[in-house]
Amino acid sequence: MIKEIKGQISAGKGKYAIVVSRFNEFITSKLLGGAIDALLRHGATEDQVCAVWVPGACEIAQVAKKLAQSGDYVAVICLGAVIRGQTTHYEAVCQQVVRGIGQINYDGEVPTIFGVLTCETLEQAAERAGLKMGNTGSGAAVTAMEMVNVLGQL
Ligand code: INI
Repeated sequence: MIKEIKGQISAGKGKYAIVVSRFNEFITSKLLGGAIDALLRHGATEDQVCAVWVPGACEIAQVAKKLAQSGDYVAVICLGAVIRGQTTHYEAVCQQVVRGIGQINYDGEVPTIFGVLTCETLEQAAERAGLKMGNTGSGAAVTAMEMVNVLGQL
């Protein structure tokens, strides 16, 4: 018989940290709203959610690492928006944030979820912050809950 493990999408009793960058706040505030809404709709109370603002996407990983290592949170949700049109160092910012968050997730015990938009245009970012492509913040929160649940079963 095949053993199959599936994670429930339920907040459980643990606390969730959200790191959100202020750069492109018009977009990132929508991602934060989506993440909080998803957590609350899946059973979290407000006391179970802590959001930490940082200046830009490059600063997310350092704070996420500290939160993940604190032992206070079952998951860390990273939210940001990197938009090519606004910078010539788009690739550098993307590389840094992808590598930084990925490293924390792979090296640590606490699921650290990548909810950072990397888009060519503001329109693409807006579409993923609550318009026709859904809300990446909400998706990241759902992923966090599922990962907490899966890891709890292993
Ligand atoms: N930070 C972002 O979050 N998004 C961007 O699109 C962006 N651009 O375009 O440059 C950006 N840059 C700032 C960067 O994340 C750091 O805050 C800054 O370099 C200071 O370390």
